[in-house]
Amino acid sequence: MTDASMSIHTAKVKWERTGWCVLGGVIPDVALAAAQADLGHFFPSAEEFASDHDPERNRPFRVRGDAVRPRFPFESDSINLLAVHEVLIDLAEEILERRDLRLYQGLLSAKYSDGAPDDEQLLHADYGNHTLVVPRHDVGYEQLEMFVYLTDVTAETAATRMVSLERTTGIPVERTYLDFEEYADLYATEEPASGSAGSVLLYRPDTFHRGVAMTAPRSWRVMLHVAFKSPGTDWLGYQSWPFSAEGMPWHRLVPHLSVRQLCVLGFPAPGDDYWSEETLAGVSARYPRLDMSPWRSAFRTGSTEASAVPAGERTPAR
Ligand SMILES: O=C(O)CCC(=O)C(=O)O
Ligand SMILES: [Fe+2]
Repeated sequence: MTDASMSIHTAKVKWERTGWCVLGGVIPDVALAAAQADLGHFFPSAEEFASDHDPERNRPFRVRGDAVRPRFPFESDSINLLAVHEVLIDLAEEILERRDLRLYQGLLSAKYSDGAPDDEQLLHADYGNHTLVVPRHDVGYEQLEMFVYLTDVTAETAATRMVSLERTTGIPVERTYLDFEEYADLYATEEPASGSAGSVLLYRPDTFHRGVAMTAPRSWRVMLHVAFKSPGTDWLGYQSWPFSAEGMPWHRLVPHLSVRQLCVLGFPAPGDDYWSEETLAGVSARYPRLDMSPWRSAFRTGSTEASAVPAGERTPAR
């Protein structure tokens, strides 16, 4: 299991050296319980799946393990709030050494045993679909992927298998999938990213890893996938939030978010040049329950929020 006492500093050192680590006890109990309570809106429970209580509902999970992957903003306030939880932003800021990060991915996945498909993935690096170019390891250019564990994750309940970056430095950059036979030696060194519910797996998009089949019967594994990056990096991404901004989940969520959380989702920070009398009035009309006072007062006084980034620093740090 995870070392729940591992400090963020130790996690960062391991993340930099090996490309991944699991940090235990990250999610506060109340936030975890609230998110878990809503999982039934999205997925059959382990027991419902195993007993085939509702074959129609189970069918997609029997055909393809990744067939159902709900995306942020979810039809669950608790899971939306978890995706932008301050503890995840704190962690991402520590690891990426920036205070102006963007959340660029939010999705839920569930995996089952008892007749679910054989989910043995090839070892792969995620940057194939997280960047248009190739990763660069300097502050301002890095990406941080997280799996937030909503169930206990063990080697038997399909903990993602990870290979240390130290072992993969010689792999050509254009090769993001590794053949089972050609790279059998690397497959032999993979380690399960085990951790109890509320733990978070942190990994870099060039860390080789793979999903595996569940071996424990009548079990499930549910994770929230989130990823962070610096602003001004248009080549990095996965999802776009404005695409979902007409829906009720977004409108319900916005008034509950802090300035910091809204900025992580791409809202212009207080003091940003975007804000004018007209845009302040328009955004207030669009989100009548959002307290716009931080944006209004920054506009009146010409100041920027503590969390906001001065205009001159919006490009990646060099
Ligand atoms: O399901 C897993 O354990 C791994 C999934 C994965 O590799 C991914 O989402 O990039
Ligand atoms: Fe992956």
